[in-house]
Amino acid sequence: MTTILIRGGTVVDSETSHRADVLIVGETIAAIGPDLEVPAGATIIDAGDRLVMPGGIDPHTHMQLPFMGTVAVDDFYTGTAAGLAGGTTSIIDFVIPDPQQSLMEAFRTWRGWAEKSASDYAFHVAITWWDDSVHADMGTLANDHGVQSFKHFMAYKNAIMCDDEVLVNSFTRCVELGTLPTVHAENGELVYRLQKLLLERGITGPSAHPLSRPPAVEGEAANRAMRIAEVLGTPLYVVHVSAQQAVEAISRARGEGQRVFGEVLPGHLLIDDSVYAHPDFEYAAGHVMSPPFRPKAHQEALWRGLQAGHLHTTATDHCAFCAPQKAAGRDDFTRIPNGCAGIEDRMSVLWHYGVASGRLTPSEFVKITSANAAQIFNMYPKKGAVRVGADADLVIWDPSASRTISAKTHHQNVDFNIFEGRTVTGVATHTFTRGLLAWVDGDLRAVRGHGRYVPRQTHAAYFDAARRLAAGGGRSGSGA
Ligand code: URQ
Ligand code: ZN
Ligand code: ZN
Repeated sequence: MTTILIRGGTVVDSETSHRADVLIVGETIAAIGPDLEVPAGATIIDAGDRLVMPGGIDPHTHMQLPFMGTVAVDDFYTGTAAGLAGGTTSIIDFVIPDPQQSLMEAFRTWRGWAEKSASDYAFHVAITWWDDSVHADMGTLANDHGVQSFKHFMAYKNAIMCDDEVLVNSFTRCVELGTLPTVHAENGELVYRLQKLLLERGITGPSAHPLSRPPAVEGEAANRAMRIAEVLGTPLYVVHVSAQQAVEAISRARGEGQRVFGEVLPGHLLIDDSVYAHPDFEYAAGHVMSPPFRPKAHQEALWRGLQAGHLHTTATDHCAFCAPQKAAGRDDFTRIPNGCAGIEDRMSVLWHYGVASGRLTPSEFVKITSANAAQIFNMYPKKGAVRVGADADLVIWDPSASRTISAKTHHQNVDFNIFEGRTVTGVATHTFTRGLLAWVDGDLRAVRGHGRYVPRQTHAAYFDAARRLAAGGGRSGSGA
């Protein structure tokens, strides 16, 4: 069993930062404190004036997703390996059954794909259709397979889109199970109508993409999902919030005491919709994802949402497609596979534009890149904490080092990078995944198959207590 002593660093977690050594024994953090004794045979890593933080958790990825007639090019090994190069040590990916496909069959398929992962992984399971078997399988997944969250795409009509009936059925089931519903909040009917209108007018290039899904399309769906959640008495998690309207809806709901969580992507914090007007098709199409990058004014609302605690996690929605795949939509923007990469750059981008800019403290950085996702998705403190007994998922972070992001040098298996050319400060020098040192000063030593599935408990106990309280005429207002 390996023993590693990380010496002389400053430990930063979601609550504090303090100078301390960290002792790793095998896969677990064994001791934290100043001037720890060096066990015989231990490997010593001098952290110097760098930080020691919980490894990043990316709660939104799509490795090797079959989508829009093709397959995302990062698989569970290459995608998690690239994440380790950037300081991310766990992902939560998505099982997305085809409509009418058994949830259990899809879950087994994705579990098989994920066995090659280089770091740990969990799954949200998407509800893309409804009948009694879906109701039953949700229970099996929640109670026997550690699935604590279920995803609902309100977009992608004629594919994986949920209508209100499915949302209401599934959210009701989530309350019964004590599981967390999450939503991709765009009104898919409106998107479909606008796509048809644009194509009928001969507007077929990538510049049509944002026109087919304006901010109001997201604001409506986010608000609708929150109202359904409120009436049914379930918490709600809104993925990739990109529009001011959605941030405002979340902060209003939270202000009224509703338990709503929001996720934001670094891309939506920094990149605006001018990218779609670029004359080069590959450049514009390379930025096609949903929700689209917005007019610049939305970015300030997103940053404020993060700083105010109305947005809780950052993710990448890593769903990478190469230029030849994006070219499927050269004559029809609705056929451009939606998705961008990001897992390798999320942490550095957020440190540079968040902490180095003074918007966020280092502890807030840990919250939005790791601890909050661990708590919301019930992996804390096994993940998301520098704590004795926690998994040794750690990153040694050099806050003063910088690097220039490029598809030419990144480890992601894709020929495009939405952060191309940006020089960012804040770099992972060492990344440990359950005690395995997988990234050292630019040397990627990821091990295929090292990653393990992370089962997550439901919140049934909390919900039962809430239900008892409600039944006993306790708290007023919406309750389970
Ligand atoms: O919608 C998603 O989250 C998946 C299909 C990735 N693609 C995207 O454009 N966001
Ligand atoms: Zn989505
Ligand atoms: Zn996604």
